[in-house]
Amino acid sequence: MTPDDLIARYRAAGQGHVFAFWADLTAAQQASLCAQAAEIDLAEVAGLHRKLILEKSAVPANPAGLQPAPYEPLPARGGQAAKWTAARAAGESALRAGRVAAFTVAGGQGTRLGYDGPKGTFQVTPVRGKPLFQVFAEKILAAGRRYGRALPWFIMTSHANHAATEAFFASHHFFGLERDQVQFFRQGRLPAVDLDGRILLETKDSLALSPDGHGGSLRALQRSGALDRMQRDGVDILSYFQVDNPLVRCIDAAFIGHHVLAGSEMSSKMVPKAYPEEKVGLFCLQGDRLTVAEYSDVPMALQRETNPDGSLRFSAGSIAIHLIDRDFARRMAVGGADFALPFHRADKKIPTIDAQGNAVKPDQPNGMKFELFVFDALPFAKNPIVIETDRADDFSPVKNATGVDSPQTCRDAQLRQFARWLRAAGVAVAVDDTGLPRSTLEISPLFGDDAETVTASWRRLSPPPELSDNLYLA
Ligand code: UD2
Repeated sequence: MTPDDLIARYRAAGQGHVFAFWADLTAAQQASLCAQAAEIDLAEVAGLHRKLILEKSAVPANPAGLQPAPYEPLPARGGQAAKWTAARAAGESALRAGRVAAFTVAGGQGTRLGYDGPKGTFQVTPVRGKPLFQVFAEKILAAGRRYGRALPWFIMTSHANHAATEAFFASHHFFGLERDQVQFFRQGRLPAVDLDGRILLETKDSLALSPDGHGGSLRALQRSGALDRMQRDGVDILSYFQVDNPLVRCIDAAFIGHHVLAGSEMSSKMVPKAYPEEKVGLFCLQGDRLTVAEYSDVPMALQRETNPDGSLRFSAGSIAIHLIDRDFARRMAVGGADFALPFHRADKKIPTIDAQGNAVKPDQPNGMKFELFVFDALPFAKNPIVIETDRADDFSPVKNATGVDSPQTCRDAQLRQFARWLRAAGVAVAVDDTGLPRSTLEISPLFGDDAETVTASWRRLSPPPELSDNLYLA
């Protein structure tokens, strides 16, 4: 499209001010503004304005109509052991058939952690200080060896961290994975708008753009050709996880098997909420549809309701681990009226420029940003299921610099897990009454990534190593 066509299109949509400083710009600045402007779906922006500003329609629709969602409990908590055994066998056979790809959403900015760099490069393990990306890479490599099929790994980045993420993998030789096993792609961006729905400029030659949320991953999978590649290679299950959680069992045979046996298009893991105020999404039923309601959208009184036995009525916390069917991802990506993720609106102070082109740093929210959430796809999925998982074996994210969900709590959760696995192998690791080992240790996923595989590897060691401080098993 020529610049003239683009400008005409913006004018017709009532967004002509985007080009207000066109005559002041150099040719390079004009080209860069055009490239950004061409990225935007103006009809979508107009729709957002209509829905979220004029009609004020919000998600979720009606918190009062929410019911707790059913889930498959772990065998240790009342689930059927035979069902879990069958699920694991089905999952292993899907993995041996090469049907599974790993998928990490890594487009977030890590602002709360105060870390400057792609979050996946943050060092988390207790002895070696491995970055998050390396922990996932080794788990994926281990699964590939176990099931005899290398797993593709898709990583969604943002415009801000794409180049740094790729360079990081290249400089670490892809942590032992084949180069073409890993595919990076950028998520999309959406423009911030003012309260009248006008697109905000950040400078004379750039729009105020921000990432479109982890829900943008479904469109990005389609746009990048990742879904086509999966189809070509016979891969139909995406194992979705967040970049901030090194404990995640990112390739989990039992989870995969439950998904396959249920004919589910999108499956999820839950943990019982630790306390009513815990900041995780809640699996709920709205009518007969499975949804995740964000904690901030559910009245606290509802979150505190208990069952007769004292347990929380709404206990199923979402830890953002899903399995997504390839064709379902495509259906959601292509969208259309019947398969559209809702946009979430956040009012923000957005640095912009005034009519003269001078920088403005607002001290009150002057506009809004929009985001898509991946779990909003759940109500559109056929046969979606939720299974329980053990928090200690699947979830300890690094989100804040200190306090809850910090590098310290995550390090301790890893240490407890390593100690548990070694103790299950019969090794006398001394621990305190919270299960924290008295000395620092680390187990590479290539040595083992659960009690069973750690036990098998430990038994092969002869003689077994001393339990010295900083023991590293690889
Ligand atoms: C998310 C969930 C919360 C709970 C928690 C578990 C939402 C709104 N809430 O909270 O319910 O499950 O995770 O840890 O999701 N990301 C992108 N692109 C974006 C935005 C985020 O790739 O535009 C990635 C980000 O890199 C990270 C993940 O999505 O891997 C989660 O993002 P977050 O830190 O914003 O989510 P959080 O902690 O608010």
